[in-house]
Amino acid sequence: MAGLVALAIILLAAVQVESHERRDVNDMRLNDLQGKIEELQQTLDERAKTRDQRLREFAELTARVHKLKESHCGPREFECTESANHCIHDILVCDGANDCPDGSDEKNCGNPAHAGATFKGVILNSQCQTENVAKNMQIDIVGEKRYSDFPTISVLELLVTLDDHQDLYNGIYSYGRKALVSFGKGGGGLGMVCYFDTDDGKFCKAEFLSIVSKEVCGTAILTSD
Ligand SMILES: [Ca+2]
Repeated sequence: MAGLVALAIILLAAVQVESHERRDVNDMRLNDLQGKIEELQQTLDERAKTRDQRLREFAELTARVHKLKESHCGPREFECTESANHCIHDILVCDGANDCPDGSDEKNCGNPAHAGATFKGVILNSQCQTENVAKNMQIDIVGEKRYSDFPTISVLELLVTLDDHQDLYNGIYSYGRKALVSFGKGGGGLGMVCYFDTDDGKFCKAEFLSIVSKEVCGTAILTSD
């Protein structure tokens, strides 16, 4: 819950900064969302401080990845499918209300990284210092929770196998970015953003990033069974 609230705060802050530029964002719904976030924040304990820091770091990492990808929209925006150059904030994707003129923000709202799903692949071009020896990767989604107050993400628990080493990681699936995100351990290590570029959810394109340098240091194509 603490991580969810922290991420919500980060995303909402981005919405507020960009609101002057994007007149089409639904202010009433965002205000309502902010109220719910403030209620949730009252339940935070000391552990939230660590999680908040990690989520802030990963927000920087995903923004860095976005700069490497071509898009008509900004780093935290969703491009409406059938409306050229129409962008909405990704916090509004798959939240149950149409925000794109064509309603495309409420289509394809399944989660390919659902509980029970498994993705496998080989890490290529790895310059990552933390797990630079690992080549074979498997991700088992062992936990999934979606909060009704913040449905634009699902909170995940990941069992990650790198060669013969296994560990549990926290992660999310972002419906707005169509991406599986794995957080690094503590203040260092390796994070991953895996983009599902097709609607069938059979594979995603992963980029690994150093939490410290925030540079992409490896890639992989992860496919489901
Ligand atoms: Ca929406």
